[in-house]
Amino acid sequence: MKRRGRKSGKTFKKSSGVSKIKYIDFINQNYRPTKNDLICLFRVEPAKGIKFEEAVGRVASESSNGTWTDVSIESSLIKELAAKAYYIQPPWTKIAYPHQLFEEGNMSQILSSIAGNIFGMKAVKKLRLEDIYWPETILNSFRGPTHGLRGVRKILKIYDRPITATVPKPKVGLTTNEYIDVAKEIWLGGVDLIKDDENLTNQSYIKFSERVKKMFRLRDKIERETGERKSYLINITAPYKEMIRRAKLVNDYGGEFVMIDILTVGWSALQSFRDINEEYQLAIHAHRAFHAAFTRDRRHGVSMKVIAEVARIIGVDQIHVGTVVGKLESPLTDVKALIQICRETRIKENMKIKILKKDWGKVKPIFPVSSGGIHPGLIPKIIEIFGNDLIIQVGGGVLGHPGGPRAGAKAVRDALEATINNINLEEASKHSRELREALDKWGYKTPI
Ligand code: CAP
Ligand code: MG
Repeated sequence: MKRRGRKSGKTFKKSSGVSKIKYIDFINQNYRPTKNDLICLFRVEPAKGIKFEEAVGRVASESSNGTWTDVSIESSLIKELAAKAYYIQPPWTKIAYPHQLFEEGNMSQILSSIAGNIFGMKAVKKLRLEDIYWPETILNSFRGPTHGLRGVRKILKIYDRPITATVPKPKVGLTTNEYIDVAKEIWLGGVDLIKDDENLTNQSYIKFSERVKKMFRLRDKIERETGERKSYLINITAPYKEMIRRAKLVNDYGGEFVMIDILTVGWSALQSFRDINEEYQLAIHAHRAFHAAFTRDRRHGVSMKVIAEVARIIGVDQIHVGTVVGKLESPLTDVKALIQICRETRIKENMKIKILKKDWGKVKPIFPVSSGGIHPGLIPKIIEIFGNDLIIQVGGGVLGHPGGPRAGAKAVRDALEATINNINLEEASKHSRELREALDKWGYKTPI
């Protein structure tokens, strides 16, 4: 008996029985992924009474095209589109997804599939999406970074050292004029970029339209005075249409960067902004506020590796990746993997650090940003971990300097210059009072 599909007039073939697809059918250890499959590495902790394979089968089913029961509708594509769990090494499994399961160019849909319902399934006690291999077909359906790491260096004309940034602190509370005064001191002290804090946007005491105008006028003046390129990572985080309005203002005042809190604005807003940005060509600084809500538990949630990969694919130019030695948790293995994800074009699979193969193709490398509790005494350690291609953000470590923000900025620059010239900071501090004062205050300690 054929039932007419209401809308399309298409008739569904009512199967003789019911579709026999069961969870366990989503496991196939003989399957060899094709180069067009998207592959996810999951860490799976089954619920009590559920076998590992059963839990894996449910994850593969629920994240592709299965559900909890047999269904009486059979489509010819059902087997072709089913995910295949082909690597089973408890607690780890690799699941291959045919790329046709996804809508190219639609990151929200991709994540709704592979990072959606599965985290709430009763069959798993804990589930973590650790890493993803992205096939070329998917990668090429997104715009990728506007400028990338090399393009940002070109904007700032800084080629031979890490780039420095400072967030004027307190985070919020400065009026526009107070903010301008602090920014002037920081730029004159030698820091390259001023960065808004993640929760500074358009509060009543520091309106965006006034701040953008005054900051870029000041920037132009400081550039003339110092002969150094300076810029400003202004935070345009807001409802989407308002982000566009603010980006236009940045463009009108000659700004080259915008900062977006990519997780609190959401992937669709970021992707839409990246589309519009073809017109403005602004470099996107990605703040990751909110990430630790689901990246921190190594047994449940989504890793920062996945967040950084999604951000690079959509097209940010720089993204926060942690410090190892700063105030926020960021283990060395994570930071090393994130540095690779930002800067490399090809990455080999390394199950020791739980990273899958990457072949970024045309997707430009982006700048890793190290920030969070950094002060001059920590700069050598940061450079040892990151090397040269990095943006170092020092907020409290500049604004907390006993000599004030300009001295704090100079202490950061002096520590940086000494480090890249292999001079130890004690030696360098003999010729820099500002660096000496910073070391006397904070030493080489990791803040808690
Ligand atoms: C750092 C910061 C950044 C954090 C974000 C803050 O200020 O401005 O938002 O670095 O964390 O508000 O804490 P300090 P992450 O330099 O004063 O610590 O970089 O890990 O995403
Ligand atoms: Mg901040």
